[in-house]
Amino acid sequence: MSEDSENQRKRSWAEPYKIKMVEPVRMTTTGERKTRIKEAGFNTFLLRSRDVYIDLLTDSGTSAMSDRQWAGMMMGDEAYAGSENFYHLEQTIQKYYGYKYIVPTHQGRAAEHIISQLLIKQGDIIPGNMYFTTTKLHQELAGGTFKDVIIDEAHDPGNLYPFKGNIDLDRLRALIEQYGEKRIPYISVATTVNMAGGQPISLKNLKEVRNLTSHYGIPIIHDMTRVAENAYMIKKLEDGQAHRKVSEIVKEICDLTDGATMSAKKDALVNIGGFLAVNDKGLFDKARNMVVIYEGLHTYGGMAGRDMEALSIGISESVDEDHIRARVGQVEYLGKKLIQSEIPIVMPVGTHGVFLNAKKFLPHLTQDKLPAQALAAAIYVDSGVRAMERGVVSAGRDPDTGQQNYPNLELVRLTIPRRVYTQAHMDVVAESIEEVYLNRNKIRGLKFVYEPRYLRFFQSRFEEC
Ligand code: PM9
Repeated sequence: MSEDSENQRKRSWAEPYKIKMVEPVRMTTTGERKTRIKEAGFNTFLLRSRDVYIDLLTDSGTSAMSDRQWAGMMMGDEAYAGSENFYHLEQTIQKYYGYKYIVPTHQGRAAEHIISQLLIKQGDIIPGNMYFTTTKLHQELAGGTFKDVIIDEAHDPGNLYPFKGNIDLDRLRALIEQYGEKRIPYISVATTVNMAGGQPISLKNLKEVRNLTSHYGIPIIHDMTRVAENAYMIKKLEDGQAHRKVSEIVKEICDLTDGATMSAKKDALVNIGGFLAVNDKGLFDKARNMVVIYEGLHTYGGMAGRDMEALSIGISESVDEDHIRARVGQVEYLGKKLIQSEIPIVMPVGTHGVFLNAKKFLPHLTQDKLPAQALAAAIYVDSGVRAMERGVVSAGRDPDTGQQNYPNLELVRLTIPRRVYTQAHMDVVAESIEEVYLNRNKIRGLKFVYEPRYLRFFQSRFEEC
């Protein structure tokens, strides 16, 4: 071990940036928060951000951009066609991710829409490593059915397996044999797996999935929303990967897949943006044609030139070793604090947030009483910390039967925006969760009073029961 790394082991680490601009946050009273959460129908998505103290709703579009990204914003070429920033973005994606052809979109779900409409036929089956809300909905709207082929460990919040994003190869093979490869347009592989608690897939497993799918001629479409975080976990935990750069691992992950959808609002450090990337020229031509119907011209999709420039710079910053270590390190810091206080969380701690196990936190509430939704509301009332539900409300209904889906994981996500909060904020969050845990028996269940048809977690309203 070198002298430097020996020192690193003994010393505290700090965020690898200085703060150049600040945005004041507002503390409210408990009385105010009780009123606000009632007005919001006990749905943290319906709160106004001015009433939130520490906002851990999502890591999506909430990152702080760097001074370099802001400087890039000034270089926006807002030409309708052929913007310089598009060509820079195209080169950056080719360099860091290796995909050949790029279609910019305004965010991830727009890319999901295009790929689903182009590849999925009525009655198709799309296997994947756990569902994601928008991804699955677009697959269903295109006539497909999502099938979960993630390993069983992913559904068990207490299981310590380090790569809970892995695909169960036997299950995948059985599915292909059952339906036949003609009915499987692609396998959907996410890095990391959001709904499992931000869990990574290993390089070894991805290579095995690649071998299996190549045998059947089935493409892999990669949800690369948090690929740098996944690559960092591979570097940290997978045998023989510690010496590699995160950027090399990112590139290798992408090389093992045929195309990708990206919500650039997460890993890539921008407030808006996304893209579809593919290696097949025929598919690219169709996607490029389709983007002009729903998003905008193929050299901007749904983004301004300045947004594309900020994204190019954000991609290069996302694989910086100091950045990614501190980003995942901050999530780990909060996770460790909660573990020390014996708060039930999803283990191991994920990369983009700490996920509370609401079933264990609130054992007096059965799942039909929406414990995760109720817990997120209670945390807000305690401290103004905004979290979000990732359980039965997010899981929605079976599109064929209309029956409520009851996922094994009933979670509240404390999602950490990138480069926004300090470790002191994390301390405040941990104290609030500890307080809510002490008073957990007082938390009441919730019932729906309004339920929209699509992605209901965003807009549903509830009352106490
Ligand atoms: N994720 C999140 O908070 C945004 C709101 S919840 C729908 O975690 C993955 C893995 C995501 C994701 C968004 C999208 C969609 C695709 N895949 O939000 O449309 O985590 O940019 O991306 C959210 P967009």
